[in-house]
Amino acid sequence: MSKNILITGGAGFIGSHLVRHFVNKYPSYRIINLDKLTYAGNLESLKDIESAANYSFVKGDICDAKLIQEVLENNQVDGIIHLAAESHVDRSILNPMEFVTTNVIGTVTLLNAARNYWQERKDVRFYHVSTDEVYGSLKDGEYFLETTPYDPQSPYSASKASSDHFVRAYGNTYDMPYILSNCSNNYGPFQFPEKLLPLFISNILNNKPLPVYGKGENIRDWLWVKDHCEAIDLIYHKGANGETYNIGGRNEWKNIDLIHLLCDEMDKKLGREAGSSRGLITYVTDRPGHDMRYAIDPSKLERDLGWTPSLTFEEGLGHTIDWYLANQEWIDSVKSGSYQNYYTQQYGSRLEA
Ligand code: NAD
Ligand code: TDX
Repeated sequence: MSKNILITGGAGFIGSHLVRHFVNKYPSYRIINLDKLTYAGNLESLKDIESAANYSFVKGDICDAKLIQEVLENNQVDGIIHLAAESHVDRSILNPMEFVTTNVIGTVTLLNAARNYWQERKDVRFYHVSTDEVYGSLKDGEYFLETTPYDPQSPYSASKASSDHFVRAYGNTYDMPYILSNCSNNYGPFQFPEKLLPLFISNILNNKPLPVYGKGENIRDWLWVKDHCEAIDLIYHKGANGETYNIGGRNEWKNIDLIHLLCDEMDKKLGREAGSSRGLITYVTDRPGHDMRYAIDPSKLERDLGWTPSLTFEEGLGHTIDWYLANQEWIDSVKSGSYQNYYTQQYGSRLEA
């Protein structure tokens, strides 16, 4: 199995946890992290492992074919775990082309480079880390299976669906060894504070409104980010070529119920009067095309590879809140770039709706 692994998007939320996981668990591997360091990529998230002997960082764009080719050759890469992407649904509504460029063209550029470098080799692996959003929205009682037809509804999920299709197309057409996983909503430390949980934690701390889209009745299936990384590790090492695995912790929450739980936990941890954070909840105009419900059936991953989540949602949420409370300078640091302007400029009107 591969020992020189290129992880793309390793300075992002999930990528930073995955890089740390591989660097610490596999000292004999060489882990190369390639990341463009967009607003969502932060080397601050990797401080603890930046000098590890088996780790190196390359600042670069997955759309840069020449650079990717050099990185593959110089490091004799024999495995790629591809996470680099534009990942925020609201941004994809405002600027779909950025998502096509990185998520579709970037993925195909990476596939091309891997094909050129690996040629006919079969002792290699291209792993695409994808999302359950490619399957669209569920009715009550339904679950996403690996066989669920694709039905993406947002520019983000359409771009991820397209990249999934290209990975399978390269595998089928050129016989390149590949594998995919589609995971539900992740939560935990180092998530950029535009996603629901870190945004709301940060707003509660600063007594700012909590913008709940629509009626707050949409349902998401939440997974502790380190459990996602354990699953990726298992799938990378033990999954069968050409297979897809759905990853999720059987943990559905209606947005408003989750927000109430978060508010109550934050009140306790901050020593505030019970109910005070709930007072910040502000219903705002719904996200256009907002998918109603996601829910993963992870039976294949559980049955074939023996994966199970390591902690309950209440435990994970507690760890997450504690981490953001102890690392407020991380939030300030990642928000200090182009993000702040972009956010206020683009989202101001929705927040005021
Ligand atoms: P993120 O936005 O936190 O990180 C993305 C990373 O990719 C950043 O470090 C960014 O700098 C980098 N990047 C962006 N464009 C690039 C480019 N052109 N070239 C090189 N690097 C680039 O995203 P995340 O939440 O960590 O998600 C990682 C992957 O997992 C994505 O592919 C996403 O679709 C998928 N995923 C995310 C979730 C979730 O809940 N966050 C769930 C399922 C799947
Ligand atoms: O301010 C908000 N108010 C609100 O009500 C935000 C940011 C979100 N929401 C709602 C929208 C969703 O129903 O909360 C839910 C979660 O929203 P996000 O954190 O934006 O996540 P989501 O759109 O579900 O997508 C996430 O999970 C799947 C990731 O961003 C994707 O990258 C991943 O593929």
